[in-house]
Amino acid sequence: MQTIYSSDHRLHHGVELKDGAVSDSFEKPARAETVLKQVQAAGLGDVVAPHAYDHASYVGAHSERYVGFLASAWDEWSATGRSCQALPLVWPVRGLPSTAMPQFIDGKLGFFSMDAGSPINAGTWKAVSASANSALTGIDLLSRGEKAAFALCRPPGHHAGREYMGGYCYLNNAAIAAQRCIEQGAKRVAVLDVDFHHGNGTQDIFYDRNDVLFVSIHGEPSVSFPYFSGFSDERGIGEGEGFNLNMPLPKGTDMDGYEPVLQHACSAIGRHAPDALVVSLGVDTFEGDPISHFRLRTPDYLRVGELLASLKVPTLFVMEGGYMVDEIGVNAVNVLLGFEGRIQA
Ligand code: SP5
Ligand code: ZN
Repeated sequence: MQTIYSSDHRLHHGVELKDGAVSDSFEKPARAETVLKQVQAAGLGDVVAPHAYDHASYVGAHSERYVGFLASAWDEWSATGRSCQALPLVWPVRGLPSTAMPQFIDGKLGFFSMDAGSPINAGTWKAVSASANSALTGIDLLSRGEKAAFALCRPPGHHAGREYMGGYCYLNNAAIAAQRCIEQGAKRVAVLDVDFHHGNGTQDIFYDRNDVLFVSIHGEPSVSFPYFSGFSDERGIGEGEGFNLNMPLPKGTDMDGYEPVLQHACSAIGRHAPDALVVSLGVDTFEGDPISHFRLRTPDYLRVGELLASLKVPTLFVMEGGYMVDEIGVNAVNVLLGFEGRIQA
């Protein structure tokens, strides 16, 4: 399968608040470079650059004012004389009365975010839009008849909701791809999220819709980020009721616990009979991941890919999380090799 990759991701390199201090984010440029190297080493297929798309391609999954905020946030921030990264510091939580969008950038940052995990620097928007464009290009490959494609997106996207960033994410690449698929005439699409963290943003975007089924397997939110979504009783609303399926699993889950749940997820996707499948491919389910708590091992990812292939649906893989930089290349590419049936004994 082809991989869509843009070196523009390097323009975004953020900081992160952890353990009471600001330090380099786990979500760093070396991640995408490692995955790209393994794509090439494994001979997965051609690596192509994303096409250009305008902002309208992101609206649908996101609101127009949110896309506008992301595109101009750095300029608004630097116009105040600051050259450090922009981070939100105040949020409209329960009990604060105003729901109006602030006029000043410091207020807008909190208004359009769920946490302080998505810093903005001078190159962030260029990297973010190239990442979304990679997913859009992947959908265009599927509509031209490819059976599968790999959008090597960075930054990731699945925590970004209709109107908010968070969890290292800005534009929701997987949701933008699924939405394009629908706009191009697909009747039904499924998004399967196998990142360790719940795909709260994708859930948010499709929660009231029955054309896009969202299925997520992730660490129990009572003890894992993002804490405030991902519970199994979140099943969709209105027309979307029954088209959102959360499958939380305990910390420490290994392949013995994971595989039957993945099979169950695949059965639900099969019943939806989608025209296309978008896989939010996070490999922070790995036993060595520095911020996550599942225990999948490198060969397990081959099996994950093999199970996804059994659905026999055109499939776009969209890179999400995975932070053990030395291992994420082989783990992500193992899913793709497993999908293609390239499993060595
Ligand atoms: C796309 C994705 O995987 N986003 C994950 C965002 C997680 N943000 C919370 C990180 C908490 C880090 N805790 C560090 C503990 C280190 N021992
Ligand atoms: Zn994750």
